[in-house]
Formats: sequence, structure tokens, C-alpha cells
Amino acid sequence: MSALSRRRFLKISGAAVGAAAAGTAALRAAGTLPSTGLSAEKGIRTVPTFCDICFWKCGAIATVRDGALWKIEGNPLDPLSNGRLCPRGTGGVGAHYDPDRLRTPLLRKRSRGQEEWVEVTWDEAFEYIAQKMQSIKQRYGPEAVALFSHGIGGNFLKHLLKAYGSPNIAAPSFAQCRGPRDAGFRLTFGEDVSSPERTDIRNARCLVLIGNHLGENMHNTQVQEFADAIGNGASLIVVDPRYSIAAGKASHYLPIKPGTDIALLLAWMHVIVTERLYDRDYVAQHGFGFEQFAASLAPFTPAWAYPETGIEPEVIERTAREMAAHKPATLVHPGRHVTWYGDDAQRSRAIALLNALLGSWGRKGGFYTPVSMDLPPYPYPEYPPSVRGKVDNPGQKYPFAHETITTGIREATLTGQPYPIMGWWVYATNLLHALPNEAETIKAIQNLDLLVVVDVIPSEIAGWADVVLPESVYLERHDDLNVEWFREPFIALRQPVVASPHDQKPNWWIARKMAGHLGLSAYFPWNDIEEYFRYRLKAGGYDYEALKKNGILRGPHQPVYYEEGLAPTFPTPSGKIEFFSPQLQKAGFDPVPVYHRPPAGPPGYYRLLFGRAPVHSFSRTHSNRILSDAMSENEIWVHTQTAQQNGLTNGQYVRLKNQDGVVSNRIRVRVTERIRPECVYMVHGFGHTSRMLKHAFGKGASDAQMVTRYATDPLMGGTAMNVNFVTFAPAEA
Ligand SMILES: Nc1nc2c(c(=O)[nH]1)N[C@H]1C(S)=C(S)[C@@H](COP(=O)(O)OP(=O)(O)OC[C@H]3O[C@@H](n4cnc5c(=O)[nH]c(N)nc54)[C@H](O)[C@@H]3O)O[C@H]1N2
Ligand SMILES: Nc1nc2c(c(=O)[nH]1)N[C@H]1C(S)=C(S)[C@@H](COP(=O)(O)OP(=O)(O)OC[C@H]3O[C@@H](n4cnc5c(=O)[nH]c(N)nc54)[C@H](O)[C@@H]3O)O[C@H]1N2
Ligand code: SF4
Ligand SMILES: [Mo]
Repeated sequence: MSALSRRRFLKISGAAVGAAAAGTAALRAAGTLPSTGLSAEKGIRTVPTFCDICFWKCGAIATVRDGALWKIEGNPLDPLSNGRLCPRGTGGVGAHYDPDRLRTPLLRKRSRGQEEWVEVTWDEAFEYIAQKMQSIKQRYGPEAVALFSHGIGGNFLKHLLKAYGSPNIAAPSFAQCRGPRDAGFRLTFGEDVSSPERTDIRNARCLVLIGNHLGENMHNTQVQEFADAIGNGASLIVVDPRYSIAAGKASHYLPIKPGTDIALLLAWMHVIVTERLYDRDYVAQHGFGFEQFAASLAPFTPAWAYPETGIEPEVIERTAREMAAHKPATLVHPGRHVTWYGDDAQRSRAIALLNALLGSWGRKGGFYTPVSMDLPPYPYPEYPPSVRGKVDNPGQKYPFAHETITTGIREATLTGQPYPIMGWWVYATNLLHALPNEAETIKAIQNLDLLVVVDVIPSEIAGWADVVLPESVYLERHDDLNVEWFREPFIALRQPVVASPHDQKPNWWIARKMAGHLGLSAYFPWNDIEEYFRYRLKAGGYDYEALKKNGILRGPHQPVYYEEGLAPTFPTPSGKIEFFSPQLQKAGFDPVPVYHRPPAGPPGYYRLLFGRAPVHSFSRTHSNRILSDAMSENEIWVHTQTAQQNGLTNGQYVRLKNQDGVVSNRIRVRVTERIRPECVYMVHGFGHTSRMLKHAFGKGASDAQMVTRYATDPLMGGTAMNVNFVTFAPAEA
């Protein structure tokens, strides 16, 4: 493919990068390596901050010994971590010590034949980017530069892009993750589930997990509350084609055929409605269109659902009654990564409706109403208005997309429609692992005049950049204040624990300097970020010194349940819970969820499913020596019967070949009874192709490479990825 010709991995002229790898003894090294040239420092000190090994933002306390970063633990004052980090957070030390880190800004030499990287100063990098951005603005308008960004670190770059005049800012956490869920819940209750999820897992008496594999999915607060709920004797119903860690704790495990959850949800609701087990007062008071909805359920008996889902009618009935017995403290968890089959917003709506029947929205043990501290924003000048509006969703093709669609920006970059996109800034998102169909991403990149990547390690996306900007890791920087929406109000501070070892810089500094080079200094009137913090905290009447000392400022308890006197409000058009949705009907969609059988794969192929491992985050932690020590490659889960049919033995290496002939890196086979035979499963994010990731390169296989196809959710533009099928090829191939 000629599109691939641009690919050259970081070849650095000048200083040797990552000459000596720390090996696998990073934990030990953590105590002995001088981290930052601060080694004159003696003794022990602790610094409160919050974690960034994923974007959950758990409060942490880092310990520095003789000037070197020593360990990270949970901050007991922080309500997200409750004093405990997940295994990834504890391993965060390894991010600071990673010998493969980016060290200095890099510029691709523009002669395409021999694309080489040169180390440049920050000013040279900014000047290069500024010239490109000014010429793009002149020729195509400011909207032609887009920003992809994930996590709180992107806040100041978002501000910069808006000041420059672009509304095209997107994160993969919408169209590749939770977007369909939030669309489904919005259509039903008028509000999102949001992040951190407003799920009252802790107080649930019955918890239903559909796919959502808590325990492998390690979002700390949720996992802690999950353990508490189980410890308190809550009933647990797990629906998953794979016997997950959570399934191992379940009172009822339902090994569903992949892609048939809507059939199960309809049958559950059929039982609850026909047996009149729903919360009748709640539905009568808050429901809209219940009669039409109830009538639509008539055909969807458990007997009807059985051949679709593979779940016996008695099990469907028993679990429906179990849920009803504990209402309203029955939480049917909405999941998070829900871009599965293309009907995901409707599946999420079915989950919302089941919760509505159980009366759990707004109630203890169901969904609480999040609260937040009142902290005024910084008074910046107004952003220039965008003449053309956002590029990602022309003509509101996806009428219920309430955030920007990453893949919509990619599409515009490929087609020039509705207008051309010529520059990308990419902050903390490895688009080659995060977006479906890598080839489309690479083709889009070929159309760009400018690709700037801000990263901490030489990720796959950095390998495609014109300019790579090395960021300080979270333990070395300030970020924006976290004014969280949660079950209790609080403000959290991320602050530097140790200095950066090389010429890495924090994102706020990068954004502010860049603004200077673009003539946008008026948008960054503060000189350093602490001045910005002080201003906002003072305006809100809070004490910055106390925040620095504790890492956290907590507010007084506020009511979060209807039981506490909070008034129910449903910001839908009817002002009620929409069992039947006139909005959907008007837009030409099914006003109540409808089941469509998922298309089968080619004969001899197995549906590829994927998920999380407790010790890794996406594609971002495999270079971290501590975390990769715990798990250095992924495996492909294959049912015993499937293994026999394909002559596979446990532990052998194979390659995966998908329906489009794309062949993966080698991956070890795990033969197991813990998965349905028609599908296989692997952990996301492995199989790195960036050679500069010395420790992670070539270990395990990448699910993203197998995801050449995706089904787009017609309601909100989410890209469903569980629609790919693989077969096995010899490892030697
Ligand atoms: N350790 C760790 N934890 C993380 C993350 C991480 O990177 N590492 N990432 C975080 C993020 S951003 C997200 S979005 C979440 C994602 O975590 P979840 O929201 O839990 O979602 P998935 O990863 O899609 O879930 C995968 C599970 O769904 C099952 N599954 C697949 N297809 C079907 C189906 O058709 N029906 C049913 N019922 N089940 C199915 C799979 O077998 C697997 O067990 O994890 C979060 N937590
Ligand atoms: N095939 C497939 N695709 C998926 C998923 C899947 O399971 N399978 N999951 C989907 C989901 S749920 C989500 S939320 C998205 C997640 O998508 P992303 O958030 O894009 O996840 P990563 O691939 O880990 O990319 C994170 C990037 O940030 C860099 N990074 C880490 N720390 C820092 C930092 O401090 N500063 C900067 N500047 N960069 C940093 C990492 O090196 C890495 O390059 O992916 C989605 N896409
Ligand atoms: S869930 Fe784990 S990795 Fe994510 S912020 Fe919390 S401790 Fe860090
Ligand atoms: Mo996600």
C-alpha cells in the first residue's frame, strides 16, 4: 500500500535515545536511580496528587526518597480512591522511569524519501507549527485544524484550539466508547450516565453486569464498590459470552450469544411488565408513553428469546424476578465501553428502560444524582465564533450525537467534505489503537499538512507525526483542577512530585507557549499555572494552600437521591421518563427498542471480542517496566472445542487472520471452557509496532489491527467494533 510509504519510525540523528534499558527491575531501580538531578535532596517527603495511568483521576500520595520517586499510594482523603489505587496506579512509578520516554521535541525532516527525525528546541518546534497553522488558517480557515485529546491533560490545548478558532475537538471516549450509552440514557431520562458513572454500586442489593467486566475493567471506585456490594450480600447477575472475573462472583451467570443482549432485555422487560413486577408508583408518576411501550413487549417472551440468546426461559424468568425483588436498589449497570454491534444506543436505551421499570434512576442503590463544587471559570476573552461549525456530523446525520465524533473528523480529512481538515493535534490518544480501521486513519494522515503529537513515549501515532512534543509525565506536572461531578463534591489538584528528567514539558506550558507563537497570548493572561489556580480558587472562596497540602478540598454533603428529598427532574421533551420516544419516532428511528439478529461471520471464522486486563490501560502502559513485568503479552482465548477443531494446543503461538485477510502479530493460545465456542477473546492494546517502544515492540497481538470493519450507530455515530471475525494462521507465517 503506497499510503504506508510515509511510515518511518523515529530515527533520531544526534543523541542516543534510551541507550540503557532499566530492564525489568524498575521497582528496585526506582529507589536507586536519581530521578531528576535532584539527588542532592535528602530524606523522605510526600506529595499529594492524582493518578493518570488512566483518566479516572484517583487521589494519590507519592513518596520521594533522597530526591528519587519511590512509591505511589492512594490518598485516604480522596473519595475516588478512598486511599487505595488500582494495580495500574501503583505501577505509575514506572511511567517516570521508563527509559524509552520521549526526551526532546522532534521534527520530521520534510524530504519524504529519507524521512528522518531531528531533535529541535521547543522554540524551533513551536515556530514550525505556528507557520503551518497560520498558512492553514489563511487557505482553509481555522476550523481546518482539529484536536484529538483524551483526559484532563488536554484542557489547555482545547482552550488553545478554541482561541485559534476551531470547534473540531474530539475524544475517542465518545464514538469509540461510552457515546451510545449516554445517548440511550439521554433519550430516556434526559441526562447522561457521565464519568465517573453515577452508579450507586455500593448500595445496590442486586447488580446486573451486561458485558461490563468489573475486576478486569479496573475503574477503581467502581471495583471497590463492587467488592463492598458483594461483601454485603448483594445478588449479582452477569451476562457475558465469556466467564469473566465478575462472572466468577455471580449468583446467576448468563453465557449469552454475542450481540443478542437486546433480545434478553426485551424478554426481561416482558416478564417484569406482564407479571406487574415493576415500580408502579414510579412509572405512573414519572413515565411517558408507558402503555405503548408495554404493548410493544407482547411478542418478546422468554421462549422467543431463548433461541436468539441461548439463555433458557426459566433463567430469564428467574433473573427478572430477582431484579424486581430488590427494586429500586437494583442497578442494571449501563456499562462503559458499549460500541459493540451498531445497535448500541438502542441497547443502552433498553438498559435505561429496564432501570426505569425498576425505579432505580435517582434512587439509592440505583443511580444517584452527581454534585460538584462551585468553582468559577477563569475569565478569558471570548473565543472567535466559528463560521462553518463542526465538521464531524454534516447535516446532523447522526441526530443524537451530543459530542464530537472522532471518526467524523477522520472522514472529513479523507474526503474534504463538508470542508477540508489539514492539521491534527493529537494529545494523549494513540489513534492507531483507538480508532477502528487503521488503514483509514493512515490514509487520512497522508492528507494532512500538519500532524503534531504530544505524547510521553514513542507511541504508534507519534511515529506518524511531523512534530513530536514530549510531555512530562503526570508525576512531574500540574494539570487543570479536577472539579469532579460525583456522589460528593470535591476539587482535586495534580501537582509535580519530581522534576522531568530531560527536556519534557507540561501541557499547560506547551499550550501557553504555542499561543505566544500564534499571537494568541491574550488567551493565556496568567504567567504560570499556579497563578491560574490561585485566581479561580480565590474567586470561589477556597484556600489554595490547603489544596496543595492535602491534594483535595471536600465540600459538605448534598442530597443525591430522591429519598433524600431531591426533586426528580427529567430534562426530556416531555419532562418525563420516555418509555416511548417521540424524539426517535420523529427522527425516523424505532421509538421503542427493537431486536435485530447480528449478522454471522464467514464459516470457519470466530467473532473477535476484546476487553481489559487489570494491570494495563489501553495501549499506553506496555512500556512501563513495572506493569509489563506483571503482564508482558496478551493471549487469545479459544474454547476447547474450537481449539480441537483447529488443532490448537494451549500455550502455542498462532497468528490471527481476519475476514479481510489482515494477519496479526503472533499471539499465544489460551484454551479454555470460559468462553462460548463461536467467539474468541483478547486483551486490547498489545502488539506494538513502534520499534522505539523497545520493551513492548512485537509482544502480543493488536486487536485494533483486526478491527478493519465497524458498524456505525445510526443514532449517534458510534463505531461498533465487535463485528470482526478471525481464523487462525501459523505463527511462522
Ligand atoms: N484495567 C483497565 N481497566 C479499565 C480500562 C483499561 O484500559 N484497563 N479502560 C477503562 C475504559 S475507558 C473503559 S470504556 C472500560 C471498558 O470496560 P467495560 O465497560 O467493562 O467494557 P468492554 O471492555 O467492552 O467489555 C468487555 C466485556 O464484554 C464482553 N462482551 C463482548 N461482547 C458481548 C456481548 O455481545 N454481550 C455481552 N453481554 N457481553 C459481551 C466481553 O467478553 C468482555 O468481558 O474499562 C475501563 N477500565
Ligand atoms: N480495538 C479497540 N479499540 C478501542 C478500544 C478497544 O478495546 N479495542 N477501546 C476504546 C475505548 S473504551 C477508549 S476509551 C479508547 C481509548 O483510547 P486512548 O485514550 O487513545 O488510549 P491509548 O491507546 O492508551 O492512547 C493513549 C496515548 O496517550 C499517551 N500518553 C500516556 N500518558 C500521557 C501523558 O501524560 N501525556 C501525553 N501527552 N500522552 C500520554 C500514551 O502513550 C498513548 O499514546 O480506545 C477505544 N478504542
Ligand atoms: S483507576 Fe487505577 S489507573 Fe485509573 S486513575 Fe485510578 S488508580 Fe490510576
Ligand atoms: Mo473507554
